[in-house]
Amino acid sequence: MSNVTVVGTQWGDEGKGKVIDWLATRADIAVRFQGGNNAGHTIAVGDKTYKTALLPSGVVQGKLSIIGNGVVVDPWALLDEMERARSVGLSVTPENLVISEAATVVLPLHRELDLAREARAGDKKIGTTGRGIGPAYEDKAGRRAIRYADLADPSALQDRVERLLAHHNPLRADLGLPTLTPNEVLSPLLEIYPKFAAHIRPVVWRMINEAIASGQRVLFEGAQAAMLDVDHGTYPYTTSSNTVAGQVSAGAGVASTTMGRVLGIVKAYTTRVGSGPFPTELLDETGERLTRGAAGGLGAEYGTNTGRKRRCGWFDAVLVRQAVELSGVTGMVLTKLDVLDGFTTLKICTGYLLDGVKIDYLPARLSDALRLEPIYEECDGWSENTQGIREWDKLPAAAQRYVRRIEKLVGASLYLLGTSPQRDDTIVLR
Ligand code: 2SA
Ligand code: MG
Repeated sequence: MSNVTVVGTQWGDEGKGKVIDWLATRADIAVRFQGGNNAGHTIAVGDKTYKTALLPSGVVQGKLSIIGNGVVVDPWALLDEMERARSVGLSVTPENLVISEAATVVLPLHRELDLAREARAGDKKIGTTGRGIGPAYEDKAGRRAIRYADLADPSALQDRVERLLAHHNPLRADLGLPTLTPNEVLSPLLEIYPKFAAHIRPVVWRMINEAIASGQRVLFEGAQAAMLDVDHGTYPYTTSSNTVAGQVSAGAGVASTTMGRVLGIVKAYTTRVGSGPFPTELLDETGERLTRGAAGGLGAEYGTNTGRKRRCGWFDAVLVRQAVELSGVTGMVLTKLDVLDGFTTLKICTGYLLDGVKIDYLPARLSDALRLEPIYEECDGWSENTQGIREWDKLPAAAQRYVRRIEKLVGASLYLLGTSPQRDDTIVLR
């Protein structure tokens, strides 16, 4: 296996965690290159489940795990996750968990700002994860963020914090949040710094490049998904980072030619948490049935870390095709097929009507994206239980036809098919 990049192709929660975990067993290094603890992977291994948000899944496999410069890292969330990992017996050391010194620090003031803005926005809220991700990326782009490198130099840090507060205090006052003194920001940070200081390293990008040059295999783990990308997603109902595969290069500091095979994770239907356009959303009993999931509740659509209920709808081939094109997806991993067991008929969206005119892309203008009418084709469903099937030939013929139709419509061929949350319930096609 060469390097592999994993990205979501819809609005997240496609089951990246399971695939990443499966691939991590075959990689030497796992790297995160964007996002923060707004990601959430549930990994089921045997009868245990393990949840990650910030740590690369390589941690579960005891592989070298790297948090790249493109990630925004809440140090308290980081410590909490390191502790949880240790409490289930995983080893987390400065040798196997490395944080780029150029990564951005997420502070409590980011989370407070995120939550206060959402509360003020009322029904116009974005539906963020409330983890301060947007405000942290804003400060990064505004060149006033604190980076992990800054923590080692308290006097320079004092300066950085003053600059930061010159921006934040007026915003806080406006939202009814108490203003902060530099010391209120600095002292809790400096207090916990020693607990993760040994994990922070310089020139992490070179470390990755040298590993690649010596033949090690790297797994680049994307978080969120193409339709949440700040450039290509359903803006402004997006996250604040680039989530397409090209971000590997900027967010880890490697040539784009090293990202290797790009696997797009695709759920066999569509879900979204938070607000924003969702052309194939089902607000009826069918949608409820998808939310409840397969028999036994295995596909239940509730967020990993925030517990939020997901909106559900039919498979949208238009947006997945767009994601395949944007990330240069070379192979598709289709997940949660078993959730569709027992439907008589399934629908696939193959285009949209915008004011009566047929289009084959998700438009950038919000008001357009909100009033699209999906054009559907119907497929036969299957009554058999596909959960846990590990061979393609054992799948019902109608399920095979559904998968083949998706491949054709989105323009990517199937690489893996997941038939349950268990790591080993995976059909490998090539
Ligand atoms: P944010 O917090 O600023 O990134 O939120 C902005 C939008 O991005 C969406 N978003 C997500 N959607 C699905 N899953 C996400 N991650 C976790 C997961 C979250 C969870 O994979 O399970 O546990 O619920 C994720 N992260 C961000 C968010 O809903 C907003 O629409
Ligand atoms: Mg998820």
